[in-house]
Amino acid sequence: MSEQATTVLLISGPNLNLLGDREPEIYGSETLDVHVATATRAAERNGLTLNHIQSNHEGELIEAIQQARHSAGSIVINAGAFSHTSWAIHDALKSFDGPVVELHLSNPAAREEFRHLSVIAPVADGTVAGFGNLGYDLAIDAVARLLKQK
Ligand code: CA2
Repeated sequence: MSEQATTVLLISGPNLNLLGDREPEIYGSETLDVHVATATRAAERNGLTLNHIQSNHEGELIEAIQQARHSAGSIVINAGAFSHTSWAIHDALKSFDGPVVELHLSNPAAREEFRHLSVIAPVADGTVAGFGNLGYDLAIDAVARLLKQK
């Protein structure tokens, strides 16, 4: 596989930079750095390289997805609250050719009504939700399996 094909882009959306600081009962006590380290190890275990971007800005997330068309073979995305609202992120992901896994620390289906709809779920291969830090392992393993199936 080419360098692009073996690169996984992990995208973290708004407020995920605050993890570890508040609401540990919902999101756990790990910081985003801990989750990225877990994802990095999972990628290496699967012979993949992980790149990570976190942004609180919708446009920056869209630009990262657009650039991934030339630099990554798969995407794991926790778009935070944009998961429930951003048709622009939906459109950007739709233009990406490789596997896309949607990731959430919590289980949005078991929370407030407004979190029940994900507008990016229809353009993802699947969703990993509710497993906290373990989800980063599972999501990377899922993209690795999808890449092997291609
Ligand atoms: O469960 C998830 O991973 C979410 O994507 C997290 C988002 C939330 O809006 C989604 O519905 C589900 C929230 C990101 C983190 O927000 C924090 C806010 C304050 C302190 C720590 C984290």
